[in-house]
Amino acid sequence: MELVQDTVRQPLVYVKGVPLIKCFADTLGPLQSFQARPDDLLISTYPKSGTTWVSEILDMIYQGGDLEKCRRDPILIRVPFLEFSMPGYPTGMEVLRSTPAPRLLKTHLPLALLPQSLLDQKVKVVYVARNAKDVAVSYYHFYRMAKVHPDPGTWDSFLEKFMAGEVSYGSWYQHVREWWELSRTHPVLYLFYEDIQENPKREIQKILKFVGRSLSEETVDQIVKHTSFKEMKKNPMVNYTTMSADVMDCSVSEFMRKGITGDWKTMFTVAQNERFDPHYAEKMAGCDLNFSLEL
Ligand code: PPS
Repeated sequence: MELVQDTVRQPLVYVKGVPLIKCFADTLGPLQSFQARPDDLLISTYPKSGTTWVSEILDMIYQGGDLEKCRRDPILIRVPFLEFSMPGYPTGMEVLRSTPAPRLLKTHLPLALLPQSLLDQKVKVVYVARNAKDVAVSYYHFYRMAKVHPDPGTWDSFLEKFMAGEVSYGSWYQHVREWWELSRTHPVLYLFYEDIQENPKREIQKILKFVGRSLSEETVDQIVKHTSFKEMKKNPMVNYTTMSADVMDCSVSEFMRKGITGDWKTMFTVAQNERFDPHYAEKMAGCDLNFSLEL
């Protein structure tokens, strides 16, 4: 219990200029010696962008659509989260020791903190990006329920911190831009949360092609169904209800909260929107990434 107390609502720790929750920052030293395998597949995202969704899709693909096999463990065990560390749970590095190849890996790290071996081994990356406004809203609610984060304060003050990159993992703008840049020189499949929502079957087909696998149309349809928000919300292997309420309190806000595009409209005031839009335009200037803000 004492250990849990040590991680609750602690200030962020800066590593190479990137703010991180304390327990994750502590893993970065050992993580630098991580040895990637060429057949690893890395799922990379800025937080709250559809990581769990794409992790479940990929595990289903790797298990040939076998639902029972995908129920073998919570997603944190099936898809080791590289920088994960929390009292009472195995770290990402510990989980990796018993993960058979070919491995699916998860990270939210910006490139400055990514273990070099992943780049050297040319590990394939599925990157998922989500529009900044919905990410900010989702992240605010996640800060409220996941007590390993500092107190989020009011929505207004959280939004200011998000815009300034003073939230765990730093700047959304830099993250989506630098992984986009990386896709020019490294095997990155760059996906958008909104596209998966619009046409999950099409996006799953893209993933299949990228990972060099094929499945019957019937199995793909089954994956679409099993990874719908409705199904994932009630699945304890992905909805994080298996975590202790000391670290993730689903009674404050569920992990599978709304799962929609455009929820930002219920949170942003007119004044916040008017402040956000020019700031966004400035931060994304010269970048050809386009996000859907509604479907
Ligand atoms: S984390 O903590 O960074 O790994 O979170 P992450 O999984 O990236 O993002 C959580 C948000 O994704 C939504 N989600 C989904 N939306 C649509 N369909 C499916 N199947 C799905 N699974 C997860 C989840 O509800 C969070 O978004 P919000 O807006 O908070 O509901």
